[in-house]
Amino acid sequence: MRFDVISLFPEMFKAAEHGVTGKALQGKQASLHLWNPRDYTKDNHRTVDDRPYGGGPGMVMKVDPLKAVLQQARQAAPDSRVIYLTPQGQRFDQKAAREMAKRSGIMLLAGRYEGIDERLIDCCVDEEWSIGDYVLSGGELAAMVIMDAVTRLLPGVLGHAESAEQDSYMNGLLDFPQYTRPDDLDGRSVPEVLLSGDHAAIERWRLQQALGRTWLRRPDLLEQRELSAEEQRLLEEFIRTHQGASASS
Ligand code: 6GU
Repeated sequence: MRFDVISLFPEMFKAAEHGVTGKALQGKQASLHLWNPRDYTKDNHRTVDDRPYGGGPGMVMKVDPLKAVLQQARQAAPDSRVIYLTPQGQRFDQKAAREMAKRSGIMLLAGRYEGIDERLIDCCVDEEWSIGDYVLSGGELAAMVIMDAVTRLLPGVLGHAESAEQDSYMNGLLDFPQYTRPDDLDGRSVPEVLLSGDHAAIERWRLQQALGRTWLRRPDLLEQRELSAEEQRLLEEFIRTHQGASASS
């Protein structure tokens, strides 16, 4: 997977050298190519921003350096669609990550200031994506979020043990709780079933916990997901136990 990133702050992407993305970049499952619009300015001050027509606070990214950098980047990655990171974009989620992971590459355009000239979006941007309903100071962190979510889905990036199929959201549910040693933590024990060695019972318990937590914390996710008869039974049992527990406390 080829990532091309257009950003005024390419140094921020050193963060991608760590962890799973770092391993993929070293292991050649992914490559990262950074493009700085400032390198495509022609004036002595290397100006990358300009005042908005109509007035108001803030600045807008200048068109010419962006057009020039995009032209070069597109020549280097002709098959990659240009993705502009903006709170006005479509909401990025696990389904979008899975779709992007099938592509040969993506070009991520990170805006700064109040954004980029709308005509540049019209002519040169293929897709607009947002990572959530809050405002970031620039698209760089959003670009890295997308790179991380996509990279971990690429074949050979995660080992079998950490396989992405087991992740929260891959099955439309939140994760079940995890425990490790010691089995007694200041008087708090580990759920007994996890120490039982009964793998079928452990699987059932984990599925029930995942269903129950999703019901408690993200009922919107449950509404989007069909439940099997077994899942329905496990969730009903969870709800009964939960209601019993909260009534007695
Ligand atoms: Cl993609 N960009 C910015 N600046 N803020 C955001 C965002 C993107 N997604 C959520 N907030």
